[in-house]
Amino acid sequence: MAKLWIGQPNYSSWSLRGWLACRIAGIDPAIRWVRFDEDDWQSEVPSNATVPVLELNGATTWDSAAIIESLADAVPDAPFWPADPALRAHARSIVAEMHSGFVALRSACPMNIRARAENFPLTDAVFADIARIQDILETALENSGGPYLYGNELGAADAFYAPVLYRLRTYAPVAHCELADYSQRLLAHPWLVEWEALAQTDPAFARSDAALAQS
Ligand SMILES: N[C@@H](CCC(=O)N[C@@H](CS)C(=O)NCC(=O)O)C(=O)O
Repeated sequence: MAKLWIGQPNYSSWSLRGWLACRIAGIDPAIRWVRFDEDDWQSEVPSNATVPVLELNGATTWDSAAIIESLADAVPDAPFWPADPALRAHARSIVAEMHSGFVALRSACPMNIRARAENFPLTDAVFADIARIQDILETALENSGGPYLYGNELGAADAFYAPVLYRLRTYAPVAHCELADYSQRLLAHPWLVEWEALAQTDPAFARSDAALAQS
């Protein structure tokens, strides 16, 4: 029995990671959508005030990186990590780097899947984050041979960087173009198409969409 608490699909990048992790594990949890524009949404979420949260076989996990570990324990054959030790070390490192880093990009460019911000002003710190992201993704694809970051199947690193591709598409289209092959492939995956369709109909925070459109 699995249950997943996640937030609004247009905005909640960590929720997308948790939801993709369930897909990679082949688990179809009952979904409890929370809405960030409702005052009491945190009271509905077990263990913590953030989403995603996964309840699986009676255990609660409340962080996207930890959710991957809980799912990998529950479904050992799930392709979260490549088998090759060098690729595995690289994959774990870039997932951890995303989880703890890229603060400039994350704060300046919140995920907003359906928005397009032409000429959005980006600081040097954001450009530095973007350059680092391009470098680690290109290295992963070169070393594995693709088509996904570490081979034939979508894994933990793809789940962690999918929201980053959405951010680049919205705020930094030139940088996004440089990752175009991988981005088109990943964002055209049926799971991402499904998520993006949900994002397109997510009604909340319409005012922040409008503000972005004017930037
Ligand atoms: N480290 C957490 C971060 C989770 C997180 O910040 N989630 C956001 C939604 S994308 C949230 O719940 N924000 C609500 C809040 O901070 O009040 C993870 O990896 O899951």
